[in-house]
Amino acid sequence: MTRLRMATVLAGAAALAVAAACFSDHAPTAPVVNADCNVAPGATPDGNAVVQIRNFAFLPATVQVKSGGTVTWINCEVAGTPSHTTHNDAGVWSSGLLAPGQGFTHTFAAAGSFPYHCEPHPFMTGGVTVQ
Ligand SMILES: [Cu+2]
Repeated sequence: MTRLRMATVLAGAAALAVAAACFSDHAPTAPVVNADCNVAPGATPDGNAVVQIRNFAFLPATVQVKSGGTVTWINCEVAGTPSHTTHNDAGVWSSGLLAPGQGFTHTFAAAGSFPYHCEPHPFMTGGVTVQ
């Protein structure tokens, strides 16, 4: 599921890169690394959430999802920025290093409060609340 999601995300980024090439007048100043970086981060109507990683911070820092919902973290830093991780403080999940453009999805089966941080940059912290 995570692997499938990542493949979808990467395919979307590739499609976007092609689209951007066709409309170079509107090209962003920084290269778009992932299509999910173009949408507003946060909770989605279906009870899931998207967290973007930008400028060495999680945006938004806290999200709320339904029990059984997912949170997808996307590294939206520009190419060349050091990789980040999303790592639960209690070890419930750990993404491994995410280069710019890469994402990671975790499914939250039960209610609770889940603080997390970036392993290479411990000052980067966030939280997921599951209802
Ligand atoms: Cu980091």
